[in-house]
Amino acid sequence: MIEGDEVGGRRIRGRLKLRTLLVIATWVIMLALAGVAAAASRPNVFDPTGSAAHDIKTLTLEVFAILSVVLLTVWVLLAYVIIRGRRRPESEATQTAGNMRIEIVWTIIPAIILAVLFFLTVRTTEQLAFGDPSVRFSVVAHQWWWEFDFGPQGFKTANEVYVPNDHTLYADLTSADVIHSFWVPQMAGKVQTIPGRVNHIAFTPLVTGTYLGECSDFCGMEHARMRFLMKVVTPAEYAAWVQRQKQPAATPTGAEAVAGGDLMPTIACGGCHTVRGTTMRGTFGPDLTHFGSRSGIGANTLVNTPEDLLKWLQDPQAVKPGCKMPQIALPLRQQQELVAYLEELR
Ligand code: HEC
Ligand SMILES: [Cu+2]
Repeated sequence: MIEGDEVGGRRIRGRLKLRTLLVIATWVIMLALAGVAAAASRPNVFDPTGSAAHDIKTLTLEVFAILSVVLLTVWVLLAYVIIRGRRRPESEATQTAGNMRIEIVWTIIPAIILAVLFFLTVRTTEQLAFGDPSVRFSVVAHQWWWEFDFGPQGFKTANEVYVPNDHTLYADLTSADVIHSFWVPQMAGKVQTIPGRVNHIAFTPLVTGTYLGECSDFCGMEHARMRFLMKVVTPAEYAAWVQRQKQPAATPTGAEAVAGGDLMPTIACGGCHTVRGTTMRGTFGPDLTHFGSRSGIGANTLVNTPEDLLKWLQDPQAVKPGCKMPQIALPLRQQQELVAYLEELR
């Protein structure tokens, strides 16, 4: 009998050790993976260039630091208890029933910790409150592209927006169809765009550069190809951009472009697209008045080059399956003329 127990005990102890090792290994692997994922993600929320993202990162690190101390303390106490209170051959553990002092301590300490976390969170929420904006525009999310509406200045653009550095911007966010979510990871948190409702976001870009924005709520099959560029520029460059965008479409000059400009209003395009200064006034698709000045095609699915634009016009469904622009069959000659025209719309 006694023999058997001991053998069993040894076997259990062996298994326990293996299990402990597995648990520790899992922790280490998970932490390493989380670290790699955080460092490798592009755009990286830990590399903020906007006021809101900066404040949120600060809060994240503060909370992480406090909770790490809690976790380490618990681990140390746990290790102490496990070692101190391990089974010994001929001793029985002390039996305790209720201890007022300990109970008060372990109520007060967590209360203090939660109060600190609460204070830090409220402070950050306060910082995120909307100040006086110097730039204001509306964002309308569509399946699967972004519209930027500068109503008071009288223009709309798509999939690319310029904003001045060091100036607070304020955007009204809504959707034309389903729920999307507006997110420029390096600038601010996510805000949902909801049909029939206007949400808001405000932040101050702190570093010039081009930042990737995306939709962060699954919104249908081309959800992942619904990206926009936020170009943070100097206030002077911003003013120049606004000035250019306010102009109606350029008059084409090259022979091919002139032919494309004559052709486009006579086929289906104008039913869905606006080119300000022409008869094309559709609003279902992106405004193309200054399409030639933009970096991407199809919500930045392709880079805006004549070759890729030809590919897009020949078959948008091949480039972005399911997107709301149909394939329109045209002779190659006419497709090339449209490309020449659209690229001149700077
Ligand atoms: C039925 C409506 C419809 C018609 C007709 C249509 N388009 Fe589109 N077009 C769209 C939609 C919607 C998009 C956005 C697709 C996306 O990115 O998901 C788009 C995108 C584009 C883009 C890319 C814009 C950008 O900023 O990414 C170009 C260029 C374009 N269309 C040109 C044309 C031309 C030229 C024609 C005529 C031959 C045409 N479209 C006909 C709906 C239409
Ligand atoms: Cu979306």
